[in-house]
Amino acid sequence: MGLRGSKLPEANVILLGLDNAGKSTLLYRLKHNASASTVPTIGFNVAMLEAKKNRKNIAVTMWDVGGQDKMREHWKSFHQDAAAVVFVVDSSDRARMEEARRELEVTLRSEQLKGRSLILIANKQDVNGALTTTEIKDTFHLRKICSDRDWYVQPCSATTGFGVEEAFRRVVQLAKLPSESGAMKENIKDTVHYLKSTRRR
Ligand SMILES: Nc1nc2c(ncn2[C@@H]2O[C@H](COP(=O)(O)OP(=O)(O)OP(=O)(O)O)[C@@H](O)[C@H]2O)c(=O)[nH]1
Ligand SMILES: [Mg+2]
Repeated sequence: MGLRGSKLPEANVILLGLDNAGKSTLLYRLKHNASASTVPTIGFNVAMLEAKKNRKNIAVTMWDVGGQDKMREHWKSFHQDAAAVVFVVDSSDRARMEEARRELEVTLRSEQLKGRSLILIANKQDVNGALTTTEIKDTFHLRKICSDRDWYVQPCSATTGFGVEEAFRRVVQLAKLPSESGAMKENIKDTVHYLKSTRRR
């Protein structure tokens, strides 16, 4: 995964959430700063964006995976190498909050996502009666289920653009670049071990 051919440090970010949450609308807004008319995603969409992290340019690859029931079994194929998880919630759909909470909980149990930050997008804030970020935090028991990772809840409307730039800034801020992640440290340890053993020969 990643921005092939780019020399910039890369971060893969996955956009997950129930069908109709607004993931593809958000991705289109991020890429084109415009509203889109979407169809349910079968498979995934991908967009590459540039950002600055610690005063360096980085390439952020955003993977928007379909959220329909039959698509969710494929979410785990995207866990590997994820620098952060963005979970999009339709804050106006109270009837499906429990379903969304369950899917988030299952996702966060993934070994491959251990320690990865969660940015929960409380989307559709333009709809009357949408749950507030505080209500979302409580409904999802975020303090409890995110005790071992950084997390942030961002109010947002992918259709109007409200909160979208800030959401992206948070994602970049909280994303773990490969050089910062445990996996990379393990690789380095393996390499050192290998080099030491070849010197002994
Ligand atoms: N009012 C409002 N509608 C939104 C917002 N974001 C998305 N929508 C609408 O919600 C519907 C679903 O949006 P999508 O972006 O296709 O949802 P998705 O999460 O990609 O859905 P799947 O691809 O099935 O997983 C569309 O009709 C969007 O126009 C928002 O912030 N406010
Ligand atoms: Mg979609």
